[in-house]
Amino acid sequence: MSAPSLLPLAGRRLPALNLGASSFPHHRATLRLSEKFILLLILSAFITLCFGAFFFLPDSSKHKRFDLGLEDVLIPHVDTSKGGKHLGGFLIHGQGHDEHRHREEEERLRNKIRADHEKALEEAKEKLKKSRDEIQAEIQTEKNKVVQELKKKDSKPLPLVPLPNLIGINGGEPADPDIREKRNKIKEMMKHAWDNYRQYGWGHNELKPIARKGHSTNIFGNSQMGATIVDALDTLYIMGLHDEFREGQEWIDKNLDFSVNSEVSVFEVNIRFIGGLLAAYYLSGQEVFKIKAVQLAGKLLPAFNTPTGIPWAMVNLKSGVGRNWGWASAGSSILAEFGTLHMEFVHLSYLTGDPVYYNKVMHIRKLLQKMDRPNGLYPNYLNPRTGRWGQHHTSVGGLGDSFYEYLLKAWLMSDKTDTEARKMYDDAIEAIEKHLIRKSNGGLTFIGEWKNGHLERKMGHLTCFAGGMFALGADGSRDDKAGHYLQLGAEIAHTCHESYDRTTLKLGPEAFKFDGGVEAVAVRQNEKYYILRPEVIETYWYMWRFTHDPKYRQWGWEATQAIDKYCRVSGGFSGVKDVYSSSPTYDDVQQSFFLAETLKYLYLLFSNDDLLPLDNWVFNTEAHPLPVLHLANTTLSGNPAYR
Ligand code: DMJ
Repeated sequence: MSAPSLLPLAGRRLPALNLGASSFPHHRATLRLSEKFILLLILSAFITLCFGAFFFLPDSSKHKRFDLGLEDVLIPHVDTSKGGKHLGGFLIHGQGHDEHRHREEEERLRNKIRADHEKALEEAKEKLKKSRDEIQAEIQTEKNKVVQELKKKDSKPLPLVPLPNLIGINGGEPADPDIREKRNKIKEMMKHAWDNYRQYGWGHNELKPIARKGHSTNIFGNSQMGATIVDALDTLYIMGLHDEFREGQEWIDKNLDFSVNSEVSVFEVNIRFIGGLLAAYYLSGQEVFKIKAVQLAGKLLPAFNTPTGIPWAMVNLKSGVGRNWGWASAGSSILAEFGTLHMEFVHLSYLTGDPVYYNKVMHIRKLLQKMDRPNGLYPNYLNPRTGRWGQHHTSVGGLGDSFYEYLLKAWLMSDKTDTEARKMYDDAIEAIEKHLIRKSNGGLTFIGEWKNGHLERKMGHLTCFAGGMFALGADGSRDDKAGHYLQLGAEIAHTCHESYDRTTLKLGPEAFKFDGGVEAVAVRQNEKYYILRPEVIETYWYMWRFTHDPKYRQWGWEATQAIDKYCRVSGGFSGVKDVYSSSPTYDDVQQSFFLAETLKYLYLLFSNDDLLPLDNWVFNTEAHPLPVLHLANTTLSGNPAYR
């Protein structure tokens, strides 16, 4: 036993002693003495035990050393030129000579153990002479040393990797003065959102624009991780808001710390933080973003320690303990959560040269490929312990959405070499079209939800992203159905525009129905809110890029004006509780995705196509652009060692 291992013992017991001392002051000295005595007694008993063990236990090393497989590391190498035979790091000599050497070696070890124990005993005696404060100070010093060591390990330099082709990270200024003016208006809205967050919510995850203070939700855990800063960085960058970008960078450099006892959503942290940091790194080339992304990714890895390798929904960043949402069917993980890691994790392997991230997401893919799918559809729930589906609910909106998106984007970001992902996407979309997509009586195409063998004729705001996805996946589709998918994208965009247009505020509700004479309208009160979501505008932007039909800019401008009119308050932007009410009430939350996605897609809609061209960039589900990796195969990392 070495002296430092005594310290925690002393540290743990002293407070108990103090409690006794304050209640019964006259017993203080007596308790201290008996405490020391007990400690010394334990120590000497332990030393006696060690001696006994050394002399009387059989020499297991003779039998076991060769089984360890680590002998080259554990046993010092001996020079074989001196007449011995080297066998796995162990030296075999003639019998008599060997016995003599063996006795000498035992004697040497015995002496060493004796000396070590005497030293430990002396150190322990010394420790016990010290005051409580001195002992605590020593404990603190030891702790600091360990933290420093861990930090050193964390800041190991990452390998140099060739940066992919970073085309179109600036500019995109439209020639048309009207479009330019609209673009400037959107930039001004970004500045308003950022400045208020800067003033009232700095370092918090989000902003309460009416209460003018920080805000957070359980997806970010209980610590201030500056979600809005990380989420907004790349939008600031492409808008040319460089001072703001630098402020954000400085905060991240000095304050963003992941060694916190906080339970976060693996999915949200991945799409907002890792995606945001990686995009900021690629755009600006600032190493700090890459380093932070890699540190954070390391903290998410324990979430994959489940019997199946399907990650938990939540993980504690400090302890690594994971669990699932209490509301999820039968303890399941969520398809849109564990299925939305691929893009970021492949980039992490590319940038670090460490295949661990890639292997995690490919393992998920392989497992999904092996599973039966009811009607070819992927249910939203999968139990990470049993590897079985939970309830047979399928959705292209909440709980399912970005899983499909990432199949397509895995293919695109691999420079279209990951054909396995493309096939999974094509198969899934065919099943979705067959079972979930319908036309309403009024001729609106909608995507419903499958619930236990029944189609619910309701579409979520979240589902509206699918219009853009169909358009993005049109090129390269099976049986050359590009025209069909572009048309499908246009129909979804139209339906989602109707869901905005049929409200009082011209902002879309959270969910809308196509049932009982109702078309694209929310029926339930708790589905009438708009929380600054981006999906409809995202679809307008993709449709604009692929068709240049001016109606998409027109629709985007309608949404911009409605947001500015009804969601803008002096302290930022807020969601509204009822889009059908002419006097809306605010929810008092400025979501981080408003800066990451909604304003970015609007800005791109009024920019030229050479800003972040889609041949070179793939946007993650939080609108963070990641470059296409022009590699022959996604398994290859940027590190030449893995080529
Ligand atoms: C964003 O965080 C992402 O787009 C995610 O995929 C789902 N929706 C929110 C915004 O609505």
